[in-house]
Amino acid sequence: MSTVRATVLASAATLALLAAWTLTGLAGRPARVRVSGAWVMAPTAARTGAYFTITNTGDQADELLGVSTPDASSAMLARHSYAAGVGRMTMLDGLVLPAHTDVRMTPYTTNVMIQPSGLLPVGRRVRFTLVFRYGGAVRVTAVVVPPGGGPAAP
Ligand SMILES: [Cu+2]
Repeated sequence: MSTVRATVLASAATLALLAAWTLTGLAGRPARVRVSGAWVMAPTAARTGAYFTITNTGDQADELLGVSTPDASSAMLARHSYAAGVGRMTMLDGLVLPAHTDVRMTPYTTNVMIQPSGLLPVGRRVRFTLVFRYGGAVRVTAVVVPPGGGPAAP
């Protein structure tokens, strides 16, 4: 008798734990993005690149939908590719961020092309807002580095 009662109590406790587990979202953590390593290449032309490392620690994919900055007249997601010494730039509508993945932008892969509205000397800080489909808006400050001063090609 006491054994049966203990089992019933244990089941109730298990159900309560399961409910709490589901309610707190541990059953599958939603996309959660973190932005780090933000830098801007000091401009040598009308447009230059901004680079971010985006970490999705969630259990589902997210997507970077757009980037804005008060320090540039435009900011567009782009993919740069090189073949036989010829560079090509393609504009992107979004950048998918798989679950549990770091996406590191570089001059040789995906980046954000900006058209600065004023001078961007080395050391200047540039404010950005990155908007994610699930992660919402994330603000980050990037620092301007000398041309060629960013991370090396992969
Ligand atoms: Cu470009």
